[in-house]
Amino acid sequence: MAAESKSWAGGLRLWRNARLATMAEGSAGLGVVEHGALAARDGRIVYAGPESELPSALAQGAETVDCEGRWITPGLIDCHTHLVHAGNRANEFEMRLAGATYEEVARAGGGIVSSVKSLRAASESELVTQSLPRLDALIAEGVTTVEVKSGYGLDLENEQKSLRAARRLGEQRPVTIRTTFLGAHALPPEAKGDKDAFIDLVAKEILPAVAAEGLADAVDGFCEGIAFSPDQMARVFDAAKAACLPVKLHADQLSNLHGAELAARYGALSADHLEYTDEAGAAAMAKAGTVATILPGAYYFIRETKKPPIGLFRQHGVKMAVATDNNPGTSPLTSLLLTMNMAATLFGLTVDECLAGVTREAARALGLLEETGTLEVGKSADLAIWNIERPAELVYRMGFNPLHARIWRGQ
Ligand code: DI6
Ligand code: FE
Repeated sequence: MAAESKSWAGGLRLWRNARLATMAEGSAGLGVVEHGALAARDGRIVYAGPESELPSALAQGAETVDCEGRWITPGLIDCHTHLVHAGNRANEFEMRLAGATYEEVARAGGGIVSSVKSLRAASESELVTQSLPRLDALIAEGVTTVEVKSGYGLDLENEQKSLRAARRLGEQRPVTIRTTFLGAHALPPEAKGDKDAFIDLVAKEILPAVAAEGLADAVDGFCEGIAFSPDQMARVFDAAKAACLPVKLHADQLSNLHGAELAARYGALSADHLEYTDEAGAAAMAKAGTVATILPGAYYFIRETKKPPIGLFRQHGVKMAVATDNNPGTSPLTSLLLTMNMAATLFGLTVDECLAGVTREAARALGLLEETGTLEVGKSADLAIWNIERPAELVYRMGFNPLHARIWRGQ
């Protein structure tokens, strides 16, 4: 009896005297509950609502935390990163600041290919070791789920190594890792300029092998003049479909190749970047339920001037996620809080849109909305508890971290 009640109590945790931003779909704004409480049993939310309506069965015997009026939001979700990479490209940044063009940087051995070289030279363990500080920076700001792409390996062995390293990150830290296969990211040197042959290799050999090993939760690609065409990407997406993997796309970042429409045509979870997307693209995404993932870090870092069409997304009812795009070339950013500030300042997202973008909509962009992203009964108890007076502070500050505590799966 004692043992039984102990295990029951051990599995039941209660956070009381809190203000909740539940982010629940359909609730007004942030789904705020003043004087709220949240209970979790065995890592799942069993109550989130007014403390006055908390069932007494949940109040008794629970391990209780008095939040002293602090705010609780869903744990934050970074739904687009290239977090697993080796080395960095600060040297290219310096060259560009000194006036070098991208072409000169590339001729000096820079660009994505230089990250490919570094990654291929690193062991799986070295990749984990180099990536952990970046993951820890995200976690320190209340992040509980992170998407991690491959795409700096560009052959079977090194794509597998990247994805295995990503999975290992999730074993070494209390965080959910979702992996994405980004084989069609850039052309490796050994492809000698033959994009079609490389796409064949990705679609017919690398992707099926990665999928068979269960290394990827989704498939992504870079659809751009400097990368791959919509037709080439469609071949990769067909292979993804055959492997029963959902797709997403780096679309319309530097030009409008109608990547947003391609993504929508394949029922993509998300289309990402989207600076050059037009109204037809926004309409197609709305119809397909494809999330627009906004990446202000890359926009800022490459000093892009064309902004994504936020007004069109709103008008057509496209859901918007916000993510860091952490990568060594165009967004060496490991703060989702700063990313929200950029989304607001650079693109004019509202506080509500920013917060939804790193919680509910980021979960949707990963196909995880049933599991996390809002404070609702049945979901994983992934929480961030903040020392703030109002949620706008999470978007307003730059370079300040008000996290009080972070809970992943109830712990
Ligand atoms: N778009 C980007 O901004 C990054 N990849 C992509 O598809 C760039 C990655 C890099 O330069 O290393
Ligand atoms: Fe990216």
